[in-house]
Amino acid sequence: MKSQICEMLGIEYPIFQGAMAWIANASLAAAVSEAGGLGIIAGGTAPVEVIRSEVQKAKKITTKPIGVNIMLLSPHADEMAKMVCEEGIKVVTTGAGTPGKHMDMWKAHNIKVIPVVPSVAIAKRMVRSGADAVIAEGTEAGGHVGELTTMVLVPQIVDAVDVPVIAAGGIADGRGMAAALMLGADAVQIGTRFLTAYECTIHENYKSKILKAKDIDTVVTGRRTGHPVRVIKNKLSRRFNELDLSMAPLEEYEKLGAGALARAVLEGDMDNGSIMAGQIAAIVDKEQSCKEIIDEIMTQTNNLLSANRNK
Ligand code: TUI
Repeated sequence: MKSQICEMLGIEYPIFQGAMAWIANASLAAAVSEAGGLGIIAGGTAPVEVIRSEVQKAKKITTKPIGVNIMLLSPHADEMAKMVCEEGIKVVTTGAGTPGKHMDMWKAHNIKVIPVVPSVAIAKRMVRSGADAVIAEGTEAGGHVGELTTMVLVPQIVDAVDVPVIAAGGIADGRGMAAALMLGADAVQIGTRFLTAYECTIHENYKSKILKAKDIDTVVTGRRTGHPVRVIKNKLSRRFNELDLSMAPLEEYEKLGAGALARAVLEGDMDNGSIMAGQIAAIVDKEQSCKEIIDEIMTQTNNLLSANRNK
């Protein structure tokens, strides 16, 4: 299966690996790219030199294209925007904001720019400012999310813009990928399924939470802050809910959230850590290599699509 995105980026399969902050490092991204997808190193809120070093490590593991995600709420976003140019990165995805001010510099370096968007209006604005494609991310996704579901968002963005659309949120197998392609997406972005990949270096406790998760085990916290985040329910998410109910000042959310993702990812603290994951965690039930994951998803997708064609 070749899509426009595969041609544009020089990748084999139309599968992006979700850029999970603190998680999507050189080990994960290089393994996904080696397997024919697009591995993406997440900038998150890390200092630029930490991410530069991950980029350099990834380049030693694979010669295939690797992307970098710039989380625009990060205090280091501007430096990160320059770093990708210096390191010869050819595809940048962005999250949690509008990357307009970096667009000219990226274009001058032949970088393809693919923002994550949560609505039709934001998708149109990104395309007007020069986006080469957009990632339409539904609220099923883990981490910082918008309001609309993937099912509703993807076809509307496909109709509204004339660039390829990558569907994200709630996709973890060939059924989800085939459905997204039927909605008009050109490719998919998958995060949660890669959390249990052998090459994903998160704490074993985090992996075990994903493997055990059931359908209703995630919750969106912090809607009042304007930056709602989907996580696996735990003591921390209940404390966020209490802040909502008590109408606590917004600084209380910041205090509670500071360092919480790192506590889950690095220390395996499943009580006070932020266990970001998508709703589809419930169907992730095994540990595999990135190559096994991608091969399995592509086989399932191709089987479903060819069964559909033969009807
Ligand atoms: O960015 C994500 N997911 C994330 S980022 C993250 S780390 C974090 N740190 C501090 C606060 C919050 C999160 C964990 N997960 N996904 C992409 C995404 N982008 N989701 C929603 C958006 C988005 C929202 C508004 C993109 C553009 C946008 O534009 C608003 C505007 O008007 O500029």
